[in-house]
Amino acid sequence: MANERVRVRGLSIFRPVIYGNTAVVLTEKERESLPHQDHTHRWTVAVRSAASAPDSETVGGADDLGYFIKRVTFKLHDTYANPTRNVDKAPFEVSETGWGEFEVQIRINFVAESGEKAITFYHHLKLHPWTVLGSGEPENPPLDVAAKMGPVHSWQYDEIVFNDPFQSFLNILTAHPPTPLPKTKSRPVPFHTANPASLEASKGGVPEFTQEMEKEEAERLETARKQVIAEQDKWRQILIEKEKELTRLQQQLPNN
Ligand code: SLL
Repeated sequence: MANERVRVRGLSIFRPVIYGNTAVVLTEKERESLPHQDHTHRWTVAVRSAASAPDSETVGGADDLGYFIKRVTFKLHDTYANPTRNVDKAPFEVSETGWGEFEVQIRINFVAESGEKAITFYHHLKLHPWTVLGSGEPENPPLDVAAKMGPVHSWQYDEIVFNDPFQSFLNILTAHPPTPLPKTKSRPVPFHTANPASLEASKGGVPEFTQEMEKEEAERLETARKQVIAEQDKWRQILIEKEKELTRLQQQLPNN
Protein backbone atom coordinates (compact mmCIF):
# COMPACT_ATOMS: atom_id res chain seq x y z
CA MET A 1 0.00 0.00 0.00
CA ALA A 2 2.75 2.45 1.05
CA ASN A 3 4.41 2.45 -2.35
CA GLU A 4 1.10 3.50 -3.96
CA ARG A 5 1.99 7.08 -2.95
CA VAL A 6 5.14 6.80 -5.02
CA ARG A 7 5.33 8.87 -8.16
CA VAL A 8 6.06 7.14 -11.44
CA ARG A 9 8.87 9.44 -12.61
CA GLY A 10 9.25 10.26 -16.27
CA LEU A 11 5.79 9.05 -17.17
CA SER A 12 3.09 11.24 -18.73
CA ILE A 13 -0.46 10.14 -19.24
CA PHE A 14 -3.33 12.21 -20.61
CA ARG A 15 -7.08 12.12 -20.96
CA PRO A 16 -8.81 13.77 -23.94
CA VAL A 17 -11.68 16.06 -22.95
CA ILE A 18 -13.89 18.67 -24.51
CA TYR A 19 -15.41 21.70 -22.86
CA GLY A 20 -17.88 24.15 -24.30
CA ASN A 21 -21.56 24.63 -24.88
CA THR A 22 -24.59 23.91 -26.98
CA ALA A 23 -27.40 26.48 -27.28
CA VAL A 24 -30.87 26.55 -28.83
CA VAL A 25 -33.32 29.40 -29.37
CA LEU A 26 -36.40 29.13 -27.13
CA THR A 27 -39.78 28.84 -28.81
CA GLU A 28 -42.31 31.56 -28.07
CA LYS A 29 -44.24 29.11 -25.88
CA GLU A 30 -41.15 28.27 -23.84
CA ARG A 31 -40.34 31.95 -23.40
CA GLU A 32 -43.82 32.71 -22.08
CA SER A 33 -43.62 29.91 -19.54
CA LEU A 34 -40.38 31.23 -18.02
CA PRO A 35 -40.14 33.54 -15.03
CA HIS A 36 -37.63 35.64 -17.04
CA GLN A 37 -39.41 36.47 -20.26
CA ASP A 38 -36.37 38.30 -21.60
CA HIS A 39 -34.53 34.98 -21.87
CA THR A 40 -34.06 33.89 -25.48
CA HIS A 41 -31.92 30.74 -25.32
CA ARG A 42 -31.52 27.47 -23.50
CA TRP A 43 -27.93 26.33 -23.16
CA THR A 44 -25.77 23.61 -21.63
CA VAL A 45 -22.14 24.13 -20.68
CA ALA A 46 -20.16 20.96 -19.98
CA VAL A 47 -16.90 19.08 -19.57
CA ARG A 48 -17.04 15.70 -21.30
CA SER A 49 -14.89 12.95 -22.71
CA ALA A 50 -13.87 13.87 -26.28
CA ALA A 51 -15.34 10.83 -28.03
CA SER A 52 -19.08 10.81 -28.71
CA ALA A 53 -21.20 7.77 -27.94
CA PRO A 54 -22.49 6.00 -31.05
CA ASP A 55 -25.84 7.37 -32.30
CA SER A 56 -25.90 9.88 -29.47
CA GLU A 57 -27.39 13.36 -29.72
CA THR A 58 -24.60 14.66 -27.51
CA VAL A 59 -21.26 16.18 -28.54
CA GLY A 60 -18.64 14.05 -26.77
CA GLY A 61 -19.50 12.26 -23.55
CA ALA A 62 -18.91 8.61 -24.45
CA ASP A 63 -17.05 8.03 -21.15
CA ASP A 64 -18.02 8.98 -17.60
CA LEU A 65 -15.09 11.12 -16.39
CA GLY A 66 -15.98 10.59 -12.72
CA TYR A 67 -13.09 8.13 -12.28
CA PHE A 68 -10.57 11.02 -12.34
CA ILE A 69 -12.69 14.17 -11.91
CA LYS A 70 -14.12 14.83 -8.46
CA ARG A 71 -15.84 18.14 -9.07
CA VAL A 72 -16.37 20.67 -11.83
CA THR A 73 -17.21 24.21 -10.76
CA PHE A 74 -18.88 26.36 -13.38
CA LYS A 75 -18.73 30.06 -12.56
CA LEU A 76 -21.55 31.81 -14.45
CA HIS A 77 -22.17 35.52 -15.05
CA ASP A 78 -23.16 37.44 -11.91
CA THR A 79 -26.61 38.12 -13.38
CA TYR A 80 -27.44 34.48 -12.50
CA ALA A 81 -28.70 33.43 -9.10
CA ASN A 82 -26.00 31.38 -7.32
CA PRO A 83 -23.50 31.85 -10.15
CA THR A 84 -21.06 29.28 -8.72
CA ARG A 85 -22.36 25.83 -9.64
CA ASN A 86 -20.63 22.73 -8.29
CA VAL A 87 -21.19 19.44 -10.09
CA ASP A 88 -19.90 16.39 -8.24
CA LYS A 89 -20.73 13.61 -10.65
CA ALA A 90 -21.17 12.99 -14.36
CA PRO A 91 -22.60 14.50 -16.45
CA PHE A 92 -20.43 17.48 -15.50
CA GLU A 93 -22.71 20.11 -16.94
CA VAL A 94 -25.04 23.03 -16.20
CA SER A 95 -28.16 23.88 -18.19
CA GLU A 96 -29.75 27.32 -17.99
CA THR A 97 -31.74 29.82 -19.97
CA GLY A 98 -30.55 33.36 -20.68
CA TRP A 99 -30.22 36.21 -23.12
CA GLY A 100 -26.51 36.95 -23.34
CA GLU A 101 -23.11 35.47 -24.04
CA PHE A 102 -20.42 35.65 -21.35
CA GLU A 103 -17.25 33.94 -20.22
CA VAL A 104 -17.72 30.83 -18.09
CA GLN A 105 -14.93 29.83 -15.72
CA ILE A 106 -14.65 26.04 -15.56
CA ARG A 107 -12.60 24.68 -12.67
CA ILE A 108 -11.80 20.98 -12.58
CA ASN A 109 -10.88 19.25 -9.31
CA PHE A 110 -9.37 15.80 -9.56
CA VAL A 111 -9.99 12.80 -7.31
CA ALA A 112 -8.02 12.77 -4.04
CA GLU A 113 -5.80 9.85 -5.19
CA SER A 114 -4.39 12.06 -7.95
CA GLY A 115 -2.69 14.56 -5.65
CA GLU A 116 -3.18 17.00 -8.55
CA LYS A 117 -4.03 20.69 -8.28
CA ALA A 118 -7.24 21.93 -9.85
CA ILE A 119 -7.08 23.31 -13.39
CA THR A 120 -9.17 26.08 -14.94
CA PHE A 121 -10.54 26.49 -18.44
CA TYR A 122 -12.34 29.56 -19.77
CA HIS A 123 -15.12 29.26 -22.29
CA HIS A 124 -17.03 31.98 -24.09
CA LEU A 125 -20.65 30.84 -23.87
CA LYS A 126 -21.85 30.99 -27.46
CA LEU A 127 -25.53 31.59 -28.18
CA HIS A 128 -25.53 33.13 -31.64
CA PRO A 129 -24.60 31.22 -34.80
CA TRP A 130 -21.44 32.18 -36.66
CA THR A 131 -22.23 34.27 -39.69
CA VAL A 132 -20.39 34.26 -43.00
CA LEU A 133 -17.60 36.83 -42.96
CA GLY A 134 -18.08 39.62 -45.48
CA SER A 135 -21.53 38.41 -46.46
CA GLY A 136 -23.01 41.73 -45.44
CA GLU A 137 -25.33 39.97 -42.99
CA PRO A 138 -25.75 41.42 -39.51
CA GLU A 139 -23.38 39.83 -37.05
CA ASN A 140 -26.12 38.10 -35.07
CA PRO A 141 -28.97 36.86 -37.25
CA PRO A 142 -32.47 37.61 -35.92
CA LEU A 143 -33.84 34.95 -33.56
CA ASP A 144 -36.28 33.47 -36.08
CA VAL A 145 -33.43 32.97 -38.58
CA ALA A 146 -31.12 31.59 -35.88
CA ALA A 147 -33.83 29.16 -34.78
CA LYS A 148 -33.95 27.69 -38.29
CA MET A 149 -30.17 27.29 -38.31
CA GLY A 150 -30.47 24.74 -35.49
CA PRO A 151 -28.40 24.37 -32.30
CA VAL A 152 -25.15 26.32 -31.89
CA HIS A 153 -22.18 24.16 -30.88
CA SER A 154 -18.99 25.68 -29.47
CA TRP A 155 -16.58 23.08 -28.14
CA GLN A 156 -12.86 23.00 -27.47
CA TYR A 157 -10.79 19.82 -27.53
CA ASP A 158 -8.01 19.55 -24.96
CA GLU A 159 -5.82 16.92 -23.33
CA ILE A 160 -5.34 16.91 -19.56
CA VAL A 161 -1.78 15.71 -19.01
CA PHE A 162 -0.59 14.15 -15.75
CA ASN A 163 3.19 14.13 -15.32
CA ASP A 164 4.90 11.77 -12.84
CA PRO A 165 1.52 10.43 -11.60
CA PHE A 166 1.15 8.61 -8.30
CA GLN A 167 1.13 4.83 -8.83
CA SER A 168 -2.36 4.57 -7.31
CA PHE A 169 -3.70 7.27 -9.66
CA LEU A 170 -1.96 5.68 -12.64
CA ASN A 171 -3.73 2.42 -11.77
CA ILE A 172 -7.07 4.22 -11.84
CA LEU A 173 -6.31 5.88 -15.16
CA THR A 174 -5.09 2.74 -16.90
CA ALA A 175 -8.17 0.87 -15.66
CA HIS A 176 -10.26 3.40 -17.63
CA PRO A 177 -8.85 3.77 -21.13
CA PRO A 178 -10.61 6.56 -23.05
CA THR A 179 -12.83 5.68 -25.98
CA PRO A 180 -10.69 6.53 -29.03
CA LEU A 181 -11.88 9.24 -31.40
CA PRO A 182 -13.19 7.93 -34.71
CA LYS A 183 -10.60 8.26 -37.51
CA THR A 184 -12.99 10.24 -39.70
CA LYS A 185 -16.46 11.69 -39.37
CA SER A 186 -19.23 9.14 -39.16
CA ARG A 187 -21.78 11.96 -39.48
CA PRO A 188 -21.52 14.70 -42.09
CA VAL A 189 -22.00 17.48 -39.59
CA PRO A 190 -19.63 20.46 -39.39
CA PHE A 191 -19.00 22.45 -36.21
CA HIS A 192 -19.46 25.81 -37.87
CA THR A 193 -22.84 26.03 -39.50
CA ALA A 194 -22.25 29.57 -40.79
CA ASN A 195 -21.58 28.36 -44.32
CA PRO A 196 -25.00 28.07 -46.00
CA ALA A 197 -23.75 25.07 -47.99
CA SER A 198 -23.05 23.18 -44.78
CA LEU A 199 -26.29 24.33 -43.21
CA GLU A 200 -28.46 21.81 -45.03
CA ALA A 201 -26.12 18.95 -44.19
CA SER A 202 -25.97 19.88 -40.53
CA LYS A 203 -29.65 20.26 -39.83
CA GLY A 204 -30.65 18.43 -36.71
CA GLY A 205 -27.25 16.74 -36.57
CA VAL A 206 -24.57 16.73 -33.93
CA PRO A 207 -20.89 17.41 -34.66
CA GLU A 208 -18.12 15.17 -33.32
CA PHE A 209 -14.36 15.31 -32.82
CA THR A 210 -12.20 13.03 -34.98
CA GLN A 211 -8.53 12.08 -35.36
CA GLU A 212 -8.66 13.67 -38.82
CA MET A 213 -9.33 17.06 -37.22
CA GLU A 214 -6.12 16.73 -35.23
CA LYS A 215 -4.20 15.97 -38.45
CA GLU A 216 -5.75 18.96 -40.19
CA GLU A 217 -4.86 21.22 -37.27
CA ALA A 218 -1.24 19.99 -37.39
CA GLU A 219 -1.16 20.76 -41.12
CA ARG A 220 -2.53 24.27 -40.55
CA LEU A 221 0.16 24.89 -37.91
CA GLU A 222 2.89 23.61 -40.25
CA THR A 223 1.69 25.88 -43.09
CA ALA A 224 1.63 28.85 -40.71
CA ARG A 225 5.13 28.01 -39.42
CA LYS A 226 6.51 27.99 -42.99
CA GLN A 227 4.83 31.31 -43.72
CA VAL A 228 6.39 32.88 -40.64
CA ILE A 229 9.86 31.65 -41.64
CA ALA A 230 9.41 32.97 -45.21
CA GLU A 231 8.32 36.37 -43.85
CA GLN A 232 11.28 36.49 -41.47
CA ASP A 233 13.69 35.74 -44.36
CA LYS A 234 12.09 38.41 -46.52
CA TRP A 235 12.33 41.11 -43.83
CA ARG A 236 15.85 40.10 -42.82
CA GLN A 237 16.88 40.57 -46.47
CA ILE A 238 15.20 44.01 -46.57
CA LEU A 239 16.95 44.98 -43.34
CA ILE A 240 20.35 44.00 -44.75
CA GLU A 241 19.70 46.09 -47.89
CA LYS A 242 18.62 49.09 -45.83
CA GLU A 243 21.68 48.85 -43.61
CA LYS A 244 23.92 48.81 -46.67
CA GLU A 245 22.15 51.87 -47.99
CA LEU A 246 22.55 53.62 -44.65
CA THR A 247 26.31 52.99 -44.67
CA ARG A 248 26.54 54.25 -48.25
CA LEU A 249 24.66 57.44 -47.43
CA GLN A 250 26.68 58.04 -44.25
CA GLN A 251 29.88 57.84 -46.28
CA GLN A 252 28.58 60.61 -48.56
CA LEU A 253 28.13 63.02 -45.64
CA PRO A 254 30.57 66.03 -45.76
CA ASN A 255 32.59 65.32 -42.57
CA ASN A 256 33.39 61.79 -43.64
C1 SLL B 1 -23.76 40.88 -22.21
N1 SLL B 1 -21.72 40.80 -20.93
O1 SLL B 1 -24.00 42.06 -21.94
C2 SLL B 1 -22.87 40.08 -21.29
C3 SLL B 1 -23.62 39.68 -20.09
C4 SLL B 1 -25.29 38.15 -19.11
C5 SLL B 1 -26.17 37.06 -19.41
C6 SLL B 1 -24.50 38.58 -20.36
C7 SLL B 1 -29.41 35.88 -17.72
C8 SLL B 1 -29.34 36.40 -16.39
C9 SLL B 1 -30.71 36.44 -15.68
C10 SLL B 1 -28.30 36.15 -18.68
O2 SLL B 1 -28.42 35.74 -19.81
N2 SLL B 1 -27.15 36.81 -18.38
O3 SLL B 1 -31.09 35.39 -15.21
O4 SLL B 1 -31.31 37.47 -15.77
O5 SLL B 1 -24.16 40.37 -23.24
